[in-house]
Amino acid sequence: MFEKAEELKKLFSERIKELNEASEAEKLRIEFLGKKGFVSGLMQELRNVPNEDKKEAGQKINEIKQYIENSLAEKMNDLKAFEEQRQIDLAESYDETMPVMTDLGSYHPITLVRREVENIFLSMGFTVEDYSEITDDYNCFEALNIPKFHPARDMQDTYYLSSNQLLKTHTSAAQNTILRKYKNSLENGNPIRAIFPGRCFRNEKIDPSHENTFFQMEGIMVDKNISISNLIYFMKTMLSEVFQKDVTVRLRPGFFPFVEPGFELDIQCLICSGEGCPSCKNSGWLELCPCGMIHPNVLSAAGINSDEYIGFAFGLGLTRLAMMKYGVKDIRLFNSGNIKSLSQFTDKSFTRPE
Ligand code: FA5
Repeated sequence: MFEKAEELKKLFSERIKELNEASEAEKLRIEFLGKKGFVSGLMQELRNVPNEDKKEAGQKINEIKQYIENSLAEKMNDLKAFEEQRQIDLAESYDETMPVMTDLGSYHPITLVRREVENIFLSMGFTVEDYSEITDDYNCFEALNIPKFHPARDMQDTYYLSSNQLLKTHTSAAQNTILRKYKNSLENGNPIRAIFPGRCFRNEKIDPSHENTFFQMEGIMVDKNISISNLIYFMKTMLSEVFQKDVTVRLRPGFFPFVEPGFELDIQCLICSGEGCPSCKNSGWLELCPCGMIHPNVLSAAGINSDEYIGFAFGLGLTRLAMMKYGVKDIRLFNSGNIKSLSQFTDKSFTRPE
């Protein structure tokens, strides 16, 4: 028993020397002092020690127990002091004058196309607005002339969260907030011109042109004499600047409760030049940017006099625009995190116009 106790002490002394992480100390403590640990094993052996030696054997075990506890406490203090010193050294060695390694990484293609469209609209006097990804039923539907139980709610399969909140299904969810933000400027004779890009979420089956998480960019303009020709002018300018070449688009009637009249603006598929391919579901066309004249009820919901003011709105499919611009055949690539594909987009030089 006495020999075993000495061996145990020796074993512990070796093991504690190897210890260099605080998290390992607890494991070592359990191994030696835990219910099923070495010291417990030694205690059980007390039974076999002759009565006259029991007292001394008990003292020996207590002495070892004490030795282990003290050594562990001491080691923990050393490790703590070492870590504190390491943090101080690290802070002192941090050199804020070191040049940043700007060559690492590249922008995501959606960021590239988003900034490009933002710059086009900024140069035409629009502001860029930010809006939360989490919203509520009022902003996503009711303020857009889609009352509860309206069949148009089925057009978008919504992810509902607890406490009456939801993930926005379209950037139109920000229309009410932005209209309210700028409505006073209308009275001072300044039109509302705003774009608001954002991520949208829909519980949809995904395929080469449909994602359940994708980007849109909403645009609105409100003033006294806005017409459909203004809308068409802005759409044409944006597309010709993004593509820097003629692209074929078509405008057809489209139904959205928040615009009247409403249109679907489709782009001829640039992957197959309109021949038909999986990216456009063999139709030769891709729905890109529905739009229309803002419904009077939407203006009224934002406190804007719809007899006096009129406006247009569009909801550009930004992820689809990136597909067409960069010839990406499958929309799922954008969220795939595939570094090999994404790192091909090397442009790093986006700036805002003054
Ligand atoms: C809307 O979301 C309307 N809020 C757009 C709008 C705004 C209409 C303002 C009128 C006035 P829609 O569900 O069609 O409409 O989506 C608009 C665009 O987003 C589509 O044309 C498409 O380019 C893109 N889009 C829609 N669903 C997906 C999806 N699952 N994956 C990728 N892009 C999508």
